[in-house]
This record gives sequence, structure tokens and C-alpha cells, in this order.
Amino acid sequence: MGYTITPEFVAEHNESHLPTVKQDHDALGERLEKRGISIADITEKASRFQVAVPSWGVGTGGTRFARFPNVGEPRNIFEKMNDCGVINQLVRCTGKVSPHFPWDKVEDAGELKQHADNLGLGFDGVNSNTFQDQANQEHSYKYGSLSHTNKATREQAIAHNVECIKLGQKLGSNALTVWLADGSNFPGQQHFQHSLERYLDSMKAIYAALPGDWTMSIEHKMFEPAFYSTVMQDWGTNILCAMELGEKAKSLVDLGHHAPNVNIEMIVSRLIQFKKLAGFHFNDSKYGDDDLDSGSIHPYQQFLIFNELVDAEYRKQEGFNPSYMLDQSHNVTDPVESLMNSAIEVQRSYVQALLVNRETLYGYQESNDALMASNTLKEAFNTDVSSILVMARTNNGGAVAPIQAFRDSQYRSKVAVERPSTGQSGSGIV
Ligand code: PSV
Ligand code: MN
Repeated sequence: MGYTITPEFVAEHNESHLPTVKQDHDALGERLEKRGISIADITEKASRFQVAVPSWGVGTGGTRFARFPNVGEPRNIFEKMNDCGVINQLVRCTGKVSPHFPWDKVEDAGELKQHADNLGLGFDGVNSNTFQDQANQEHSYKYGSLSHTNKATREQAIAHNVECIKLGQKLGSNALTVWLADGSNFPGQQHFQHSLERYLDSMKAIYAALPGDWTMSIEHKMFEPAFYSTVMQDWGTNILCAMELGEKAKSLVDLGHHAPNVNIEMIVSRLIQFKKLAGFHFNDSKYGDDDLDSGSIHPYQQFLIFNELVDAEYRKQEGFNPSYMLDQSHNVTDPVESLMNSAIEVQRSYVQALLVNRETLYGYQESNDALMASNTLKEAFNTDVSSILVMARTNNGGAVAPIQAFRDSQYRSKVAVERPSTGQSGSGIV
């Protein structure tokens, strides 16, 4: 199974910290009580919070200029699962892994499922890949896949997505995420309407193969690899296609796939209202795409998104059941550390949003008190909820200080011995 961090190591690492953890939690509990908030309730909700990790996230990422591989990088899905097991062992809110095919394709899905079970992990949505050509692939995706002008290429891309569903079924997944790289680099290169028509026809064929209890998550992205236009460019096209396809098709929001300054929390609200929110790929960005760790640049935006999610939960909004996942590229950090840090930052936004006094906020909204409405959100956002996160984690058997525990375990240098470098970028992000 490879080197792993044991529960005994975590318990020992935690020991010296635990009295302070309790003190900090009690002190925050007293302050929250004055605001009419039960810290026990919030801590309990925090301990149930889950965000999945992408299998490709545990590999070092890169840019189109260079990739600087880490030592001890996972070389296959089994080793990726081991790294994901360590992440969850320490943070206890990342119990599911989202696989990407064909990168993670194995001969024996039962063996992989067993490996995940042994690590206490499950599988989140499966991802198809029609943005690269695989060895011996008959039709190239250079000019598109599901929306390609050539019928045979579209059929090949449809067949791959259907295969992903079948593999996902064997792993216990219940969602297919389709991110489409199709688009154009020149004005006039592609007929906007015809390419979307072809895409929809292909998606209808995939939808027909979807098991009854599955969701089809459609992911939009405004640019890259196509730099002039993309076929699935924004949430508008996304929700229209999801509506056209049917109830099981919903829109997935990857934070990095919008233009700078776009009001993402409002998009989230609209998708919730029309029962079309599939879930999230969390990450952050300064300029574009999913380059940076969740909450590292715009923590307030992440909080405002969770404010919408918690509001929907509070109002018991019908059909509201989004799935949460991280999707980010780790170019200069240890991916295990970045994923742990990001999972905690996403969980932090959720907990902060739980502190918003909803009735008070609705009151300010009704009376048009703009300043006090904003301050109500700020009060929650400005509360340091770290001790709630630590308590939720340790109650579930996780580490008080996950990054420090990971470093002290020397996991990376130990697995480096078991995983000699392949010199390839096999597990890097796209
Ligand atoms: C590319 O932008 C991307 O981040 C998409 O969001 C997918 O979800 C992911 O890569 C894996 O294909
Ligand atoms: Mn994504």
C-alpha cells in the first residue's frame, strides 16, 4: 500500500496542542453565545462538511512554459489515492476523490474500489477528457470533440463519455462532469450556432446513457485552450443547455472560469433558484483560470458564495444538493499541502456563512438598510472561526495542525524512495 501516516502519529502530534484548542473553542463559544449562536451546532455542521479532491490535483501542475516536478510524485491512480488518503487523514473533510479518465483508467476497477475502501475514501464525479489526443486515437480533437464538424469525431467523444459513466458506476460514483475544451482561435473559424447545435446533439446521446440516479455536470469556461471563443463559454449557455437536456443535467461553477470581477455569487443564486446548480470547482485566481489555491486571493468572494449556499440551506430550497470539489493547479507548493490548506479555507467560508444572522439580514434588506445589511455579512466574515475548524477536524480524528503534521511525518521524502521519478508529467494538471 506504500508509506502512510498512522492515526497514532496524528494523535501524538495533536497531544500537546489539545488543551489550547479547547480553551480557544470555549472562548469563541462564549462570544458567539452573546450573538445567540450555539458553537456546538456550528461545530457539528462543520464536522459534516465535505469537499472532494481531484485525482489530478495531487500531481505538481505547471504552465505551458514549464513544469517543475516535485519529488515523490504519484505515478498512477493508486499512488494518487494514497496521497488523497493522507490529505483526508489529516483534514477529515475530503472523503471523496474525483477521477479523470483515461488518466485514471485501470484494468480492474474492483481493485481500485477496494484500494479506496481500504483508505476510507469514496469516489466523487467522474471526468471525461476530450481535450487531448490519446495514443492510437482514431480521430484527433485538435479542432474539437463533442462539437466537431466531423460526425465520427463526435461519436468517438460520445463513446468516451459513455465509457466514463460505466467506469464511474463500477467505482460507486453518481455524476459525470463534462468540461469541453472546444472553441475557436479566430473570428469566423467556427459557426457559433452550428457548433452549439452539434454539442447539444452529442450531449443528448450521453444523457441518454446516464443512469437514473446520476447527475450530468456541465462546466463552462470562457477561454483556454481556445482563446477567441469557447462553445460552453458561460453560465448562460450552460443553464440553457442544462434545461434543454433535462432534469439530470445541471451547471457546474468553476470559480476560475469567469472574467475578472464577475459577480459569481449572483450566478450561484440564479442557478439555485432554477434548480440547476450541480456544484463547484473551488480555486482562486488573480488574472484568469484555476491557477491559485482556494481563498488565497478573494476570500470574501468565497464567503459570499457560501452565503448564498447557506441561505438556500436555511430556506430549505427545493432541489438544492450541490457537490463541492477543489480544482486548482499547484505549481510551486507541495500539492498535498495546498489541497489540505484549500479544503480548510473552503470549510472556513462555509462556517463563516453559518454565522450570518439570516433573519436580521432579511430585516435590513426589507427596510433597505444597505449599510447594516453589508455589516451583517462582514460581522460573520470577520469572525475568526479557526478554533471551530480545528475542533471539527480533531473530533473526526484529524490533525490540529495538518501542514505541520504532514511535514513532521516526512511523508514526501519517504514516498520519494518508493516512487522514483518517471521524468514525465503524467500526473500534472492540464
Ligand atoms: C481546465 O480548465 C480544468 O480546470 C477544467 O475545469 C476541468 O474541470 C479540469 O481542468 C480537469 O479537466
Ligand atoms: Mn474545473
